[in-house]
Amino acid sequence: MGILDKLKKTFKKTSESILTAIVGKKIDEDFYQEIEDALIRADVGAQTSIMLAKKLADKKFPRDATESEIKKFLADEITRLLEPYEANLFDSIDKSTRRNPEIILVIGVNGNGKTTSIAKLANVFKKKGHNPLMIAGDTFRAAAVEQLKYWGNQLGIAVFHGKDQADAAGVVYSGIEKAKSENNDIVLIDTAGRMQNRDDLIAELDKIKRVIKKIDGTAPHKTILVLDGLTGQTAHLQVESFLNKVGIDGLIVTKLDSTAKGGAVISLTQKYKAPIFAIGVGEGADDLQPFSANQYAKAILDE
Ligand SMILES: Nc1nc2c(ncn2[C@@H]2O[C@H](COP(=O)(O)OP(=O)(O)O)[C@@H](O)[C@H]2O)c(=O)[nH]1
Ligand SMILES: [Mg+2]
Repeated sequence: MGILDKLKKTFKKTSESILTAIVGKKIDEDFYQEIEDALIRADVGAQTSIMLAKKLADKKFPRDATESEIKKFLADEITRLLEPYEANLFDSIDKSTRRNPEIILVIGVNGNGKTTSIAKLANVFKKKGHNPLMIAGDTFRAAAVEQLKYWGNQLGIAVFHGKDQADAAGVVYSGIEKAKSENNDIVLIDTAGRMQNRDDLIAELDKIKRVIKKIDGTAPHKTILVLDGLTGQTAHLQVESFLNKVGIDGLIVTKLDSTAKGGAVISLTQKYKAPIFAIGVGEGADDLQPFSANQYAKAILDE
């Protein structure tokens, strides 16, 4: 199965939901309103949905236009909206220009898929010939360290962790030192996502960033916020909070395989101008896709 077909399967619930407004429908005044509603239901975002429906109306399709013409028009428009936010993380770490090591900090609320996404990313990098190290910086729960160790074993990827309840920043510092001495060219840092209150979490992330900078003033080279695609408006609030308080370079949106709201990527990029590094399309090690504006647009419309 090609990548597009896989993505179409991933976004089946979303495309089915959007297509109820298109397939077998007469092109009359209600048509555009129904498309707008369907896009909003798919989490495309109100403003963008209204704009897309208007563009479609302005195009003045003849009454006998086919559904594939409509789908193609929308897919092209959505592609144009998303293209500025394609961020090629998988190939960006070129061996010739690589840092020593490339330091990637992964943050986000618990349950969003941070640890799983780190394992998936490390897996991609390993397959591309890199030698990644995963650092268990979520020292809040023993289970988080165990989860990363499990993935390390499964995938044959090195994991650095500290003692139980160790100071996260200390673990990160030692982990990066170890990566340097063992020639790991990419370091992926897992972090905790739940603290007694948000200030604690931000303070811990600040401290982690400070120790990273002690080793390499240009790092972290990428700070990735992991969002759960199922959480709709909550995901938006999380971007606002982390964007302002910690700073992020881009997003990974997970769990797009189990939702009819696969339009989330559109609303998030349009609102926060945040690049998409990758999308999570399942629980397995290979279920992380680079983000392609065109393929995503085609997939959510089954075009
Ligand atoms: N269906 C699906 N499940 C995912 C995806 N990414 C993560 N998960 C699941 O979400 C749950 C939480 O993930 P985890 O990595 O532990 O989140 P963390 O607390 O942010 O580290 C786990 O059960 C994962 O298997 C995804 O892309 N699709
Ligand atoms: Mg975790």
